[in-house]
Amino acid sequence: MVDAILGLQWGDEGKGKIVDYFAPQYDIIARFQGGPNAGHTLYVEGKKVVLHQIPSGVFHENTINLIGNGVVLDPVTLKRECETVKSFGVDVRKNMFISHRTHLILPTHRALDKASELQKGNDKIGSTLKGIGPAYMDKTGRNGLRVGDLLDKNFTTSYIRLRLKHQRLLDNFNFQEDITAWEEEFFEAIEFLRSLNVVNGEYFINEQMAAGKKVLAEGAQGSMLDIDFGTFPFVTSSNTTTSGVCNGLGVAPQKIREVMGVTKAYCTRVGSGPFPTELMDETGEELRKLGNEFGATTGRPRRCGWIDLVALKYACMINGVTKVIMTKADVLDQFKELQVCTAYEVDGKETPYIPFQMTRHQIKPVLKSFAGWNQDTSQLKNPADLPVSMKEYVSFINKFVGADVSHISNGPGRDQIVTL
Ligand code: 2SA
Ligand code: MG
Repeated sequence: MVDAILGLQWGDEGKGKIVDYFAPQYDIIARFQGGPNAGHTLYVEGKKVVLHQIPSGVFHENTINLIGNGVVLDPVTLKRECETVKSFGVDVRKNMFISHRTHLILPTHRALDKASELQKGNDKIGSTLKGIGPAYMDKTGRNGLRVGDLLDKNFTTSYIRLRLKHQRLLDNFNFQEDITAWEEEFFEAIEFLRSLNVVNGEYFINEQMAAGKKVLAEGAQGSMLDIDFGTFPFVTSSNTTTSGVCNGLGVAPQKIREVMGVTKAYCTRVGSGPFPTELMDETGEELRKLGNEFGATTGRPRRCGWIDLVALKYACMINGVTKVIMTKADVLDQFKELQVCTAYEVDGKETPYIPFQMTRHQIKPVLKSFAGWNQDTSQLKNPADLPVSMKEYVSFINKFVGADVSHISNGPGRDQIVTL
C-alpha cells in the first residue's frame, strides 16, 4: 500500500518536516513529481538541511528512498546533495534508487527556463529557473533524455542532438548564455549518476509492495500549482495532486490508502499568480517575519495571507484527502484576530468555487473573523492543552473542507507536533 503526503496550497506547507516525522512508519519514501524546484527543509542533528532532489527519508536508517519516473532530475543538484547527506554519514548508494524512466534536466533546459521567463516580462511565471518547465516539455514532446539513456553508448550523441535543438530555440528567444561551465558540471555529475542505483522503478516499487513494504509518496510544490488543477498558467509543470502518485511511480490507484494533505495555518505563495487572501499590509509583513517566509530554493520572500478555505476545500476534493495536517500554527500565536476566507467575490458575485481563470477577474476574499489565541503554543504536546480558540479555528476548518485535521505542527523541531 501507498500513503501520500501532499501540499494543499501553493507549496512550502512544511511537507519536508511532515515526511521526516512519518518516515519511520514506512519502508520506502518516494518522490513522484517535480525536481530541484522543490525545497524540503529538515533539521538533522540540529542542523538545517534543504533537500531538492533526494526524498526526505534519506536520514532515516533502514528507509529506502526512490526517485520516481515522474520526477525531473538535475544530475548536478543531485550530486551536490548526495555530498551534503554524505557529510552526515549517509551513503545514498545503500538507500537510494532512481527510476530508469526519470527524465533528465539538461543545462540548456535551465537556459530555456530563463529565456522564457525573460521573454514573458511582467507576465512571467516566477519560476525557480531550475529548468522544470522545459524538461517536462521535452518529456511530453517526446524528446527528453532519461536516466536509463545514460547506459546507452550513444548518450553523448543524443545529448548533442537535443542541445542543438535547444540552441535553436534559444536563438529564437534571442537569448545567449555561455553554458560551458554548466556542461562541464553536468558531465561530471552524469558520471556520478551512473554510479548510483538505477532501477526499473515501476517493478521495483510493485515488488516491494508485494513483499509487504509500506510506501510513502512525498509530494512537492502544492495542489494549487498542479498543471491541471492549479492557477494555470501560474503553476508548475507536473501533477502535484494524488493522481501524480500513480503516474509518477507506476502504482495503481487502489493501492493508495491514506492521503495526508499538508496546509499551513495561514497561506503563502512564491512566484507570480493569483492569491486572493494575500495581505499587502503590515499583517502580511508580520506573517512573513514570524513565519520566516523565504523560499527554501531561491530565498525569495514569500507572499503571505490568511488561510483560503475555498482553495483548501478544492484541494481536498481533488486529492481525496483523508487527513489534514496543519503546520506553522505557532506562527499565529501573537495575532489578536485571525481571518479565514470562506468564499470569493468574483466581479462582485459571491461564489464557493475556484474560477476558471483567476487573473481575468477581480477577486475579493469573503472573510470570517476568529479570535486569536494569543499565547505561546510552541511547547504544547497534548491536544487537551490547545487553546480553546485554536480548537475552534481548527474545528471550523474541519467542517468546511470535509476532512479532519489530525496533526498540528507547532514549530520546526521533530517533536513539535500535536496529534489530535
Ligand atoms: P517552476 O520552477 O517551473 O516549478 O515554477 C513554477 C511555479 O511553481 C512555483 N514553485 C514553488 N512554489 C513554492 N515552493 C517551491 N519550492 C521552493 C521552496 C521555492 C523557492 O520550497 O521554497 O525556494 O523559491 C516551488 N517550486 C516551484 C514557482 O514559484 C512558480 O510560481
Ligand atoms: Mg518548499
